[in-house]
Amino acid sequence: MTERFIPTPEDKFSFGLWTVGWQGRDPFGDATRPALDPVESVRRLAELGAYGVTFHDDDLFPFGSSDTERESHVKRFRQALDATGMVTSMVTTNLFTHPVFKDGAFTANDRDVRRFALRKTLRNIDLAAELGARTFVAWGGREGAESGAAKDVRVALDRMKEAFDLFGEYVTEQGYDLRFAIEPKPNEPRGDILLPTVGHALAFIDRLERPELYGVNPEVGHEQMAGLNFPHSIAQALWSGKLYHIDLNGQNGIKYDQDLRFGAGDLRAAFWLVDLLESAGWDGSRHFDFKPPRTEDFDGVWASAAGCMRNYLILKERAAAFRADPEVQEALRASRVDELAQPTAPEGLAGLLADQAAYEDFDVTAAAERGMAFERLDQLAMDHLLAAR
Ligand code: 3MF
Ligand code: MG
Ligand code: MG
Repeated sequence: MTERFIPTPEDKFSFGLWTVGWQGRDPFGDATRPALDPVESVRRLAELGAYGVTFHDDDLFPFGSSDTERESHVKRFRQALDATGMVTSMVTTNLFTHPVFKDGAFTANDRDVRRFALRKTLRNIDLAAELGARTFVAWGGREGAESGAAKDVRVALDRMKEAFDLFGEYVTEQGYDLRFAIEPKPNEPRGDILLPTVGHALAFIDRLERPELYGVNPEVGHEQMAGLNFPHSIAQALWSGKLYHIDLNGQNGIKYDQDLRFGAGDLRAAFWLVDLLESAGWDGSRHFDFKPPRTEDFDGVWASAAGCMRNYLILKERAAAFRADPEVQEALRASRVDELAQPTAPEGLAGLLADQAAYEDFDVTAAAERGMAFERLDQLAMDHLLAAR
């Protein structure tokens, strides 16, 4: 049976170098695994069936590398991509590890730090274009505060806008085919992070000079850390034409950023997410941003990475079975899900106001008594998710 869930490059699975490469350092404990050579990661992920890798500049060459060192790291990486047929599907900038970013990057109070962060990012945009990436992710992990007076949030948003507008100007001037995906997160490592949810990021993008260049990169666990419904956030991003990238992983409720493998944590949310992405015809990467737990050796790391893809494929099969089931289709009709697609007042305001049946003659009591049959529908979903049908 297992052969049904073998990933291939057509599935467009991708992984961050920092995911399988995570050494297990956390606030309470040291590394439990040695460093992993990015070339080895590319090779192993290709063997497992992934099509792409993604990275922060500092994942590929250490912070502060000379131009020559940087070039030699990029060259080895390129050779690994060429040898395996893997692509660089996304590039992002590390603006959070080095102590210089302790108060943020684009919104650090210290102007020198902000200028340095802009230059570090512009240099990395060049690398992204050089490697053929079409998506550039920006996660502002250190853009935030622990206390009220420390950050003037309205002014910080001005500086954030200034940064993104400069990047938009740069890719336009250079003629790069590159779009930006802003990654929201409510907290961690800062007490509170700016642009904490997908909704905040979408509203911010509207205020930028070239909004078409910017979308979002929502992460499963990040929205769930804020207690939000991840598939709903993705649906709104899709509705807005702004889902430019996605970070898949697992999370158990409102607590620290767990970065579990995809499918672990809130399994029902994962099911509805895959159902949504597949029925919406999402053609971007299925990108995993997870951390193989620090209990694992390298065998456990690769098992965890393989598990992310396997769980996606299992859920894809389960969701397709749910949609194809005639009883589900009948239950959807009984719940009047299709009726929501009908415009409410297509005849316009005057027609609505003139329609006695809509108000004066409307039988409120009868309508209030009609059950929605959602429980039967949801149990059918549960049966399919658990392979009980
Ligand atoms: C942190 C994250 C980040 C971003 C990454 C991509 C280190 O919770 O999710 O991973 O995804 O910086 O921009
Ligand atoms: Mg995360
Ligand atoms: Mg992420």
